[in-house]
Amino acid sequence: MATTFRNHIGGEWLGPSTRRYFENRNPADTGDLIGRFPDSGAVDIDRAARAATKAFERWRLVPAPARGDLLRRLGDLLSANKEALASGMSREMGKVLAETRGDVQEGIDTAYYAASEGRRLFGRTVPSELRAKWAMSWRRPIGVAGLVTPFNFPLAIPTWKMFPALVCGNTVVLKPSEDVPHTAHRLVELALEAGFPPGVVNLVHGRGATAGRALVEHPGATVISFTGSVATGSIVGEACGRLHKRCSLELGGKNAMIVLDDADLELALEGLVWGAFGTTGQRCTATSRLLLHRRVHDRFLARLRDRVQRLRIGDGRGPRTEMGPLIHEAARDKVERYVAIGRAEGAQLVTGGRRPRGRQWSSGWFYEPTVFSGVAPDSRLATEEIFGPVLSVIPVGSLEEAIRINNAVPYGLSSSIYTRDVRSAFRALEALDNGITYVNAPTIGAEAHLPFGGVKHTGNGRREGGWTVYEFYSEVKVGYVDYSGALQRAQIDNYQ
Ligand code: UN1
Repeated sequence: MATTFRNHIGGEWLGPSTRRYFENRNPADTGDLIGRFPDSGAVDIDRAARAATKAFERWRLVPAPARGDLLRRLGDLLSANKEALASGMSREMGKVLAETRGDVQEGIDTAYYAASEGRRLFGRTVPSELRAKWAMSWRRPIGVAGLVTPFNFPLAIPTWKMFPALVCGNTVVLKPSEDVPHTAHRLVELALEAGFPPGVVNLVHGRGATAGRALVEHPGATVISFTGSVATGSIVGEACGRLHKRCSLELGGKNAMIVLDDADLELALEGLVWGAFGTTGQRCTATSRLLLHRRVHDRFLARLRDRVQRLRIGDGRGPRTEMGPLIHEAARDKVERYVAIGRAEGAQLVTGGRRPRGRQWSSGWFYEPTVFSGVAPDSRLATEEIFGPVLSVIPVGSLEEAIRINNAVPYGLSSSIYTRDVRSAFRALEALDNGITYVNAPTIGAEAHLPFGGVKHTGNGRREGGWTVYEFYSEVKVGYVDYSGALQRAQIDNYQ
């Protein structure tokens, strides 16, 4: 009998008002049922938003360093439970253990960063233009943060949003992806163990179109952070605009790696395989285009094919597995659709392009790592986000051509260049239209203490992580104190 899980609202574990549940299954073995989770509706979201609003009255008064102390404790608990969390996450989401350990570590890093931020949250004191008058600014919390998170980083992404929101003094309603509810459940259990008061951290499971939508539209959730597809991001952004909510959108990518003819090709190959096929290509930072210099094209492609054909596919918990399954059937269907589109567009299939054959793969959503060459830069294969293990190789004749092709897609999350020439490296850093550019490293691997996000359709100009996210989760308040004892009129009395 699988466990039935509940929502966490106002300090209580509650079943959904709908009385409906959905099943959570292991994508590497769909016979493995992890649990049943609430298929919640607007009533549950309303309860959670009200509980969070009530808890906000007190939580906002807790000194920020004390809020930070709870986050440090939560970081310690994540650390103590790292191995169990990682293995549960591999079972639930499919990616390999090395990656799920990294996912937990990103949460730990974020917890410790947020804990120390509780002792900064800097405001500014600046000179007033008038005598005997002080002018200063400081940060205030906003209210209830509604967080809607995706499946690919089941722990890291919820923590990126939740921890900065909490240390700034907001309370939280988390609606995690329905594909990874168990990791979110564990995160909230550990937050309670760390000592967060009732109502400060609320968890409502459910689907995007019902629970997610209700949270985004709830008037009590005054700040919304969403990571997911561009299509859903437009709906979220539109609703937030209409309702005057502060909103952060982290959306898709079509990230390119440029390999120039002077690159260390061994290094580039290792980086490419990790960037394109890590997380089975299900990262918004995944390398999905290779802009390969013609002078090294054929040599590099041959090595790439050999390396990719040796990638070991399997259950993410297997000690030798290098690539797990896709998250669900619809994700694999989408990959298959794009492989068909690629063939129809005339791209050449180098390797992959089918499901692996064999009994060990028959009960999961596996797909072979796939490489297409001779891909037209403006084809659908090369410009639309697939979110799976499909790499498009595009030949280029120069760095300038690579920059043009990189910049010609509607996305702008990350990019990468492999070169030994410092001039090419800096030219790329300057000219590539992305939020993040890596030199001699793949398009993935962002660190928790730097701003994360992209340009164009990848987002709405906000950044997660680093120091910038604390600005998103707080309002700037300005105070003037005049101790001159006289009416002093700014802009007037001092400029007569
Ligand atoms: C994502 O791709 O959805 O940079 C997030 C990375 C990770 C975060 C990625 N630290 O790949």
